[in-house]
Amino acid sequence: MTDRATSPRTAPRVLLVDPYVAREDPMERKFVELYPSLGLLTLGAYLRSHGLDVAMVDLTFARDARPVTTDLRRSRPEVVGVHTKTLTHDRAFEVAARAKAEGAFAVAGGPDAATRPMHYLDGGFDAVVPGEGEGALVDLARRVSRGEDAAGVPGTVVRRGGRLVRGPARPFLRDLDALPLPAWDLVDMEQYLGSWQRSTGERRAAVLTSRGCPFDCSWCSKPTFGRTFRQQSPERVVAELRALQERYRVDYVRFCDDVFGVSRAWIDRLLTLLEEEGLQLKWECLARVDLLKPDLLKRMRAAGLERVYVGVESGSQKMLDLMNRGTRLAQVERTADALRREGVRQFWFLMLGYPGETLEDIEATLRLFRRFSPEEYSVSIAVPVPGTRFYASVKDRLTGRSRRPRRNGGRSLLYEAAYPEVLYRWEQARFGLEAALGKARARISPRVVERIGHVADRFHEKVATPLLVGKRPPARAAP
Ligand code: B12
Ligand code: SF4
Repeated sequence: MTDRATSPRTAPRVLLVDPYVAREDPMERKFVELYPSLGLLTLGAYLRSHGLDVAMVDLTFARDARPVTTDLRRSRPEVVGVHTKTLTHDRAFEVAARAKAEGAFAVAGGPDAATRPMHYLDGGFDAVVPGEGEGALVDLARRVSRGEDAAGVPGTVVRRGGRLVRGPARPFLRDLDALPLPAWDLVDMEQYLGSWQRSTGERRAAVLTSRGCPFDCSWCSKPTFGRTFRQQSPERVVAELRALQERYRVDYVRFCDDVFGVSRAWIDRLLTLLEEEGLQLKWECLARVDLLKPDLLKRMRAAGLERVYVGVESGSQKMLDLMNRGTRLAQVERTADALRREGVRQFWFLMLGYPGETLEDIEATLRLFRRFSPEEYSVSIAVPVPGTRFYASVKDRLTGRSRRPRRNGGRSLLYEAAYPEVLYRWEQARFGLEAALGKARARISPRVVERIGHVADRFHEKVATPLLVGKRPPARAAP
C-alpha cells in the first residue's frame, strides 16, 4: 500500500488492486517468480500523467484482501480498478464486493475479464476493460467522477438490463515510447527486491519492451492484445533500465515480453546500446528458437544474458506443425547447442496431450529432452484456454475440471484426449526422472545412469504403457 500522488483532490480518484495473494498460490514456491504487475504499474503512471489521483493495493505479500477495505476507507476512491487472472478470480470478486460496499465503482481489466466480461459484470463489477487499459480507464474514471453514465466509453463493456453494452472499439496506443515509466512507487519495491536478494543474491525487476505477439500458436490465448505487435524503441528501453538501476539498484532484469527480440534490427540496436552504456546488468528473456541465431546469442551473452525460456513444446515435427508453432526441430537443436556453448541456462517449456499426439510423439519429446538435458524445464498437460483454436477444437470434449484450469496447474487433463490422464501424469514423472538422471551424470558413473534409464524405459514399455493407455482410440487432430 502506498500514499496517494499529490494531485489536487478534484481529480478523479482511482484505486488499483492486484488481487494476487502469493501465499494462496499452490504453484508459488515451485514456479512463480514474484514481480509487481507491470500492467497496473503502467496504468498507474498513465493515469497520473493525465492528472488522475492514483493509489494501489498490492496483495502479493498480504494474507488476505482486508487491506483493500482499509485503503478504501482511508482514500475514498471513486473507482476501484482490479487486475484479473483466472488464478485470482475469487479474490477479484471479493475486491469488487468490498469496493461496492464502500460506494466505489468497480472495474475489471486484464486477461481473465477480457476473456469473459459478462461473467465479471454478473459477479458484481460495474464495467470491464477487455483490452488495452490506459485510455479506457482515464475516460471511464473521468465520467464516473462527474456522475455520468459509464456506458459507451470506447474500449469498455458494461451491463444494462441483462445486455452487454460495448463502447466503440478503441485503437491501440500507437507509440509505446510515449508511455511514462511504470509507477514503481505504487508498490513496495523493496519487498520484491529484498526477497529476490535473499533468494538469489540479485535485485531482480521485470521490464516489458513490447506489447503483443505476431505469431499464431493454436493453443495460445492472447486476450488483451490479440495478434498485434508494438515495441518501444531500444533507447526507451535503456532509459527504463537505467532508472531501475539508479532508483532501486536493480542488477538483474527479466524481460517479460511474450517473445523477446522479434525484430533482429531492434535487438541488435538494443545490444549496441547496452554495450555503449555499460549498464552491467544480467538479464533473462523468453525467446523463440527460430529467432535465436547463434551469432545473435553470442552477442546477447556478451551483453549479460543469463537465462532463456524457450517454448520447445514437442520433439515431434508433426506436433509442432499441428500446434502451428512455426518452428523446426532443427532450429531447436541448433539453439539448444548454441545456448550450451555460450553458457546460457535454458528453461524449456514442453507440452503433452495436444490433440493428435501419439505415444511415439511423446517418446520423441523425451529423446530430445534426454539429448540436450536443459537446466530447467516445465512439462505441462495441454490446457484448452477459451478463445483459442485448440479450445474450439475440443470444446465438445471438455471435462468438468476445465472450469478451474489454474487450480490444476497444467497437471490435469481438462478434455478427453487420446489417452487417460494417468498416462500423461506418468509421462510427466518420466521427464522428472530424466532430469534427475541428467543432473546425476555429473556426479555418478555414466554407466550407472545409463543402466537406471534403461530399466525405467523397459518398465515403461512393458508394464506402465499397457496398464495405463487403456483402450480409448486416439483423438482427432486440432485444425
Ligand atoms: C510477464 C508475464 C508474467 C510474469 C509477471 C510479470 C509481472 N508481474 O508483470 C510472471 C512470469 C511472473 C507471470 C506469472 C504468471 N502468469 Co503470466 N504472463 C505474463 C505475460 C507474458 C505478460 C503480462 C504483461 O505484463 N503484459 C503487459 C501488460 C501491459 O499488459 P496487461 O498486464 O495485460 O495489462 C494491460 C491490460 O490487460 C489492461 N489491464 C490489466 N489490468 C487491468 C486492470 C484494470 C482496472 C483495467 C481498466 C485494465 C487492466 O491494461 C493494461 C495496460 O494496457 C502474459 C501474457 C500477455 N501477453 O498478457 C502472461 C499471462 C498474463 N500470465 C498468465 C499466467 C497463467 C500466469 C501464472 C498464473 C502462471 C503460473 N506459473 O502460475 C503466474 C501468475 C502470477 C501472478 N502474480 O499473478 C496468463 C493469464 C491467463 C489468465 N486468463 O489468467 C497469461 C495471459 C499467459 C497466457 N496466455 O496464458 N506472468
Ligand atoms: S505461444 Fe508465444 S510465440 Fe506462440 S503465439 Fe503465443 S506468445 Fe506468440
